[in-house]
Amino acid sequence: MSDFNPLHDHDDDLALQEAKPELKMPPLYKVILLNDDFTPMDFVIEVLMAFFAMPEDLATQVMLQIHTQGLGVCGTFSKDVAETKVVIVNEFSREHQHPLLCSMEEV
Ligand code: TYC
Repeated sequence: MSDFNPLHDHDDDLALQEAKPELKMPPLYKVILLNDDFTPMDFVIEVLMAFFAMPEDLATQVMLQIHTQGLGVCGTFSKDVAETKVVIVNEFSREHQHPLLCSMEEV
């Protein structure tokens, strides 16, 4: 066994630069609902409650904001979760013959 002792400096003063961790936060995505002239207001409120866990009063506010401003943010999620929300909301709207459009954009 050699006389290796981890408490002693064994690098002979060689300066080693610490590797900089190249870690970035993964991007987040806003899930958006778009206004249209045909989807009933109650259906949009139902979507916001069912798929975005909003209480009825908040869902009503967000629906009215979309109705007056043209679009609104339902929430911010990882890419996978946002993609899944967009697919299931658009499928749900088509199943009910409404043109409501859900999409996503990077934050
Ligand atoms: N503009 C629709 C109406 O007057 C309501 C609506 C709100 C539709 C929000 C879509 O994302 C939407 N019935």
